[in-house]
Amino acid sequence: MTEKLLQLTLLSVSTLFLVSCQASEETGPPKRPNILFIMSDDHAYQAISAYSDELIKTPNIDRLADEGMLFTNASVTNSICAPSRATILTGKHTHINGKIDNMMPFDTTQITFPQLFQQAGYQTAMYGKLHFGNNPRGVDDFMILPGQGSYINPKFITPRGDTTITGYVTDIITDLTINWLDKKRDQEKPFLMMYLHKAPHRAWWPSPEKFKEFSQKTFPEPKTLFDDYSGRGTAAREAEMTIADEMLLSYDNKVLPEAISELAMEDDPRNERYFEGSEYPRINEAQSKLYQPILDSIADSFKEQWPTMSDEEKRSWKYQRYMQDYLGCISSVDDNVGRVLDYLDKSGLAENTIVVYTSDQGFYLGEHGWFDKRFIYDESFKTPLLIRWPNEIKAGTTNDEMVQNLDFAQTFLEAAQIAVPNDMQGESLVPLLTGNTDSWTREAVYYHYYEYPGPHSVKRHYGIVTEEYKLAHFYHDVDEWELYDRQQDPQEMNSVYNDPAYAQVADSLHQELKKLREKYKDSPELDKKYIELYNK
Ligand code: SGN
Ligand code: CA
Repeated sequence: MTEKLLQLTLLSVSTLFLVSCQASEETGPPKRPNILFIMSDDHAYQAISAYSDELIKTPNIDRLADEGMLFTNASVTNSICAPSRATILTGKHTHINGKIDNMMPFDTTQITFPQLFQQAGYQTAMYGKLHFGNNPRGVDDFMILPGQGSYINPKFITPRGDTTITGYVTDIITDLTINWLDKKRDQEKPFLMMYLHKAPHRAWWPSPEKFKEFSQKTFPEPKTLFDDYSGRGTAAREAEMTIADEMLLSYDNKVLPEAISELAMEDDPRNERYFEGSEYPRINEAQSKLYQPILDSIADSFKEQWPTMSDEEKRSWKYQRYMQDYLGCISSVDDNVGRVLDYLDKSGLAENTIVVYTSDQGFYLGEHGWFDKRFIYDESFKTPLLIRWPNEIKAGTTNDEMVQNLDFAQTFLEAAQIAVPNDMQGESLVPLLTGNTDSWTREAVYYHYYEYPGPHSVKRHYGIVTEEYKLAHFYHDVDEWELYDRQQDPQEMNSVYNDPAYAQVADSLHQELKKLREKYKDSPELDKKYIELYNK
């Protein structure tokens, strides 16, 4: 059967399904569930108290774990923004959907799961950050940020043209979402809502209130903040994402450039972005009254402490400023998730709505001395995943299976009783959610990162991750393998690839990796093709 014909067949199957479901909706249950998909951008699981409360309390996001399921081993297939979104929307690995990095265009003739929801009679909408290069397909209404978007007084792209809204982005995206749920949707139909935060993406601008509150706090340092990368390969050593050297004092840490010049320090030329294209010039007069006193006090503390600090103390100082802003952003996300959950409760929608909270990938919060993502190492490979589905998921459950963003499309389609196109590459999580775990047999997941040469200089690599081990191949301008024993060395400080004690493990992982690459239709030829395309 040709692919087109197959798609048509699947669509007619889903239409039949729709007709029967609608009929049953009229005569009573079972009703198709609503889906509220909440995704933030760069939200590390380390900054959700359901996972660990060392850094921050997130009582609202935690509600989803208390009333639903917390996944402790959820991961992405390619730890970078637009590719993660493409995988979520298509249910396919990067090398199949073609969106290998943030720059490569997405082939819009591909089916994305919201289109299938729309065809099956769902009301669909998307508000917030898509960062995908294209407008969304299959949504009845959308308001998305252009590209990375802005934290302060953000501009939105809408089907009715562009518009700028005064205020703080996380609050605004939430207002838009609640407004659609409350006033704009057709109450007779089930809905799919994609509620997508920009926060806590770099350069981590909190709202004025959170800026004030969090700039007073001190956070514990991760054990690996001073990693010297001696236990690992070239890729870790050459990546440009260290707090020490790559995090910029004024652009990232919000030290006013005047304070830097007062110390007669050479300002990093990259800091020019602080003014051009950054949040600072977006702040209006009323907002400036709130931001300026905090910016001044950061500048004062910088001028007082910086000149006498050792390199280690400087790194610690930057880490604290980073966490104050990053976690200030998270705190707003949590408050706003709370507003939406409260709305679901008040409106009576909560009972028949699946609520998902996730991020487009994880993030380094100082682990290995880093910020940013991209690597197969845990902090960026793993992503938060919490799902609440009343009457289906047993409240307060934890699930340790290796699930991925690749699985979301199939999960949502199955939950909504919509036929799943058979070229999707994930697996529905519905059996895990409903406790029918016998059919779940996955023991390893596949990962492939491409954006090199590029921002932060993380080399291309692919790999296999099992519960016990992680084997990765870094290629392109290197040819290096790394192997981590996830149980003995959870912080991934020492690759044991060349340790004779692990020779057998490495051997069997090589074979499993080869099988996984075959299963998902990845290959050395495709690696080469994507390097050539990238160079064009
Ligand atoms: C920007 C950031 C990078 C970040 C990429 C990708 N630099 O380029 O730090 O890795 O986005 O992020 S910034 O100076 O513009 O903030 S992603 O989430 O879109 O993939
Ligand atoms: Ca991201």
